[in-house]
Amino acid sequence: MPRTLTVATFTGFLVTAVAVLAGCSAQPAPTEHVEPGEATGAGVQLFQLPWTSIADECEQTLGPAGFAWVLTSPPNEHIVGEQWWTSYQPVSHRIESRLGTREEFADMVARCDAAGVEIVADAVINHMTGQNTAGTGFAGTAFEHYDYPGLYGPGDFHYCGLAASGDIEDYGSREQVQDCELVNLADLDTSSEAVRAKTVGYLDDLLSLGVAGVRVDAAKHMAADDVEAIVSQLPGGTRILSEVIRGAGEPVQPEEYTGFGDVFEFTYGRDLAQPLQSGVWSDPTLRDADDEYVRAQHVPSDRAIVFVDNHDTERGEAKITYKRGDLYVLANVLMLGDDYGTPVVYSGYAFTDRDAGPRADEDGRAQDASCAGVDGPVDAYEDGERTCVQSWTAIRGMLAFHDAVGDVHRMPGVESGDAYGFERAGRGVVAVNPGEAAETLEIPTTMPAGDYCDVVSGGPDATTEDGCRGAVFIVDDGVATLKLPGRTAAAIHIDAAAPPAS
Ligand code: LAG
Ligand code: CA
Repeated sequence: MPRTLTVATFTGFLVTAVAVLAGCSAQPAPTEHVEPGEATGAGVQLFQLPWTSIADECEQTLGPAGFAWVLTSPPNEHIVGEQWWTSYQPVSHRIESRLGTREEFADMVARCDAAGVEIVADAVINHMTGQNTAGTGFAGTAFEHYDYPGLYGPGDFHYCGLAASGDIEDYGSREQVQDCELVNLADLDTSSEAVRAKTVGYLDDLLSLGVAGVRVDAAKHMAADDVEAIVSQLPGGTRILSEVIRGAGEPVQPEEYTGFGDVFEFTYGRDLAQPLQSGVWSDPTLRDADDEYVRAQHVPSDRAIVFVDNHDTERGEAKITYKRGDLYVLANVLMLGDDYGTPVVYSGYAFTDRDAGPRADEDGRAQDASCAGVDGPVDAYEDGERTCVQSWTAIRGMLAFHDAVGDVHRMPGVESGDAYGFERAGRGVVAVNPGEAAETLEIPTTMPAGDYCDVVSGGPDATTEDGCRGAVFIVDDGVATLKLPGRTAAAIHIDAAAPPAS
């Protein structure tokens, strides 16, 4: 059925328009409305890390540090190849991939759960493979571009017929974005009940193995009504994290996907990086008359998943990645110190070739990797070396800060030179200095007067019986004084007072 949509810039209109259009395709309205998951703590995306290694990470580092959840790479059978992105070309719904077997996946979920860490799996449900020739998947399943025996056949795909290539060529067209092919990937007809049922079956299978929820890969490329029709069939409380890359002026906007779950807010990382590079803080312009933050073009805080970078942006638009070690720490400190959204720290591996996959054995399985002993960024990584961001002292320290401050508001910021800092109402103070020159910030705070241990340099256990492991900062007379050498950050919180001098 042809769908036409006149240009509209008003999101409310678009939501209505989509509902009307979906109604035209005679899909029953979803009866049960999925409640977005409870607000959770910070997560970490462990890109292309095998299940056995994630289980070890949960026990050794993530649980103790207070990470609430892990976002994994896709667990489904995929095409064979060395590139990381083979993971995004599903061949079947079997949980058997270069990252591990079904048994290993289930064991990871159980071990992480026992360590207090939930698993969110990356679910590739918009499309299947993009190869024009027939092949055999990682677990041995034979397939063709539009034929996946026992799962999907030629009748289960959109063939948009809008451009000769069949690909999405115009992101200004809702119909192209959702019904045409994303880089030649066979686009599932997610309006079809048969396709939806198979997808629900796959997601239910993941849930039966204990996952807390899923990242919906390429959600923007599926009508929000189609995604809702699928996820509304899952048990209540299932976490849904929709990936909808915000593009200015595009018809499909993240706000359409907030009714049934959380959404990755791509604008956040873009806004965060900008002043770190320029040293120009635009804080005052972000506040309204009531002194509340105005985050233009951000989804509501309780629906937002925020990140400094992810596996796509570190290979694309992101300017501050592990390749800029010091600034990367500062960006993560700001994100974990902020009061907006649910943060997810990113941890991958070093690369020069954007396609390069994780280090692998001869049979194509990704190799186990340990982050033991890694406490910060290194100056020069070897290709394939894991960045281990979750183990960095500053990151673990900021996880403690994030837990200690809870959901109290971020107060107006203070600048000095390139440096910038702010209070989290009565519970903590955080500051960054992206410039070369040392700066001293005097930040108003209602924290009790006293000495506090810096958790950025001292980590989560910054306070010891004898003093602080890292820097010490003073709060006196309603002001926290933070002296910051160039390219450093600092954070103090209410639960990390320095011990009384003996
Ligand atoms: C995503 N979110 O919407 C993933 O986060 C992103 O990593 C995926 O792209 C994309 N959508 C599809 O799931 C990745 C790579 C692409 C790769 C694609 C399929 O960034 O480069 O395309 O996965 O594996 C590759 C080639 C293309 C080719 C295509 C089909 O780069 O040139 O047309 O495969 O063979
Ligand atoms: Ca689609």
